[in-house]
Order: sequence, then structure tokens, then C-alpha cells
Amino acid sequence: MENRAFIALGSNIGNRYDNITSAINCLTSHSEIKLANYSSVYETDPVGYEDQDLFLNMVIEIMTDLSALELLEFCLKTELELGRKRELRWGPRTIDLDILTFNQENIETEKLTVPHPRMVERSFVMVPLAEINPDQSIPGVDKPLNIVLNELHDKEGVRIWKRKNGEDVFEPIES
Ligand code: A4P
Ligand code: MG
Repeated sequence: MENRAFIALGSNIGNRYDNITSAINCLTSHSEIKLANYSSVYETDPVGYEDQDLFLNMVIEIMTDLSALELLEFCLKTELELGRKRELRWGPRTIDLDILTFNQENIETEKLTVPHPRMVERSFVMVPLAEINPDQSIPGVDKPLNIVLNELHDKEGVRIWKRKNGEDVFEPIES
């Protein structure tokens, strides 16, 4: 598989852990998507629209032969399959799948912006991303990840909920 992508998952409605694991299982059921790595699961205070329930967030690393746009389409399809209704921007969601990076590409189309424009200001994304790949470089960001992370102020809003080295739930491929 030739492309490496990081995807952020978030859920704050219903059985949040079920929603996240179902989304990962759905993504990796695609013959052209392989799971390379995944972070612990974090419970996080809502950011943006704050009058909503706590989220579970995590980040996965995948290898894929899909193009970035094909990957987005499959993420949107997975969100729909898991019953996501789009109502309020930044509001509650069954499952939200955001493509953080796709190789080292800069993509700016009507449907897709990569790197995800808000990722570096969000501890609920940067903490799990740094856990699985502290050396990951992000196009357009000239600082190392640990410096970006140190500069974020809301890290206490991101708490470990299910540690990765507990019981392994997924089977990552060797990457
Ligand atoms: N789109 C463009 N670029 C991308 C990308 N890189 N990845 C387009 C995924 N989608 C991308 O997304 C709207 C459209 O964005 C998609 O149809 C796609 O074409 P959406 O998921 O329907 O909208 P949204 O998620 O409501 O808006 P947005 O702006 O993605 O919200 P955010 O920024 O993802 O914020 N607090 C905590 N603690 N944890 C969270 O997970 N999430 C949000 C959502 C707010 N607060 C949160 C959390
Ligand atoms: Mg989204």
C-alpha cells in the first residue's frame, strides 16, 4: 500500500467506544485500507461548542492504495453507516472521521483540506497523534510535534481512557 494517512476519530453520542471501534472495523474492512498503528483512547472535554457531552477521541495510522479523495468518500460513507446526522457544526456526533495528513501532501479542494486545518490547535488530536508518531512532520508546520504539543494550553482536557497497551483490540499490520 503506497499512501500513509492519519485519521482522527471522535464520538460523543451513544456508546462512544462502540462507535469508534465500529468505525475502525468498517474502515479496515476495505481491501485497500490497512491499519498500521493506533493510539490509546482519550476522553476529552468538548472544544468549540462546549455545552455537549465528553468525547472519546483517538488517532489511527493507515496505509492505503486509495487516493485522498477516495479515502474521504469512504470516511463519509462510514460516518453515514454509523448513523451520523449532521446538524450542528462542532456539535454532538455519533462519529467524526477527519483526515489529518495524507503522505506529505497539501490538498486544497472544495471537499477536502489536508493537513486538516484545525489539527495543530487541538490537543484532542495532537496528544494521540504524538503518542503513535512523535516524529511525524506535518506539511506547513515547521516545528517538531513535541514543541507544538508543549505550546497547547488545553492538554488537561485530554485524559487517557483506554490505554493502548491494555488488551489489544485491533490487529495492526507491520509497517
Ligand atoms: N473536509 C474537508 N477537509 C477534510 C478532512 N481533512 N477530513 C470536509 C475530513 N473531512 C474534511 O465535515 C464537513 C466536511 O468537511 C466534509 O463533508 C468534508 O468534505 P463534517 O465532519 O461534516 O463537519 P464537522 O465535523 O461538523 O465540522 P468540522 O469542521 O470537521 O468539525 P471539526 O473541526 O472536526 O470539529 N471536541 C472534542 N473534545 N473532540 C472532538 O472530536 N470535534 C469537533 C468537530 C468539535 N469539538 C470537539 C471534537
Ligand atoms: Mg469532521
